Amino acid sequence: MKTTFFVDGMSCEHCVKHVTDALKAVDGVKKVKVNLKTRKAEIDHADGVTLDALKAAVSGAGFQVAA
Ligand SMILES: [Cu+2]
Repeated sequence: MKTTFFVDGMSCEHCVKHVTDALKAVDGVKKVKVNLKTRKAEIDHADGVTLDALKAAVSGAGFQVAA
């Protein structure tokens, strides 16, 4: 399964790494691609992973999923 959303609050590659690592730490997440310029996060994950879990990981790292 693939989920894509936009992340607000990233200003540099460190932010990208924080968000990437937080998403990778979610159980069932296989692959994460976060782009600083477009703010786009692409997550490849198992069927059981919910959008809420992904959003919680992002906010837990100190960033927001764009509405
Ligand atoms: Cu940063």
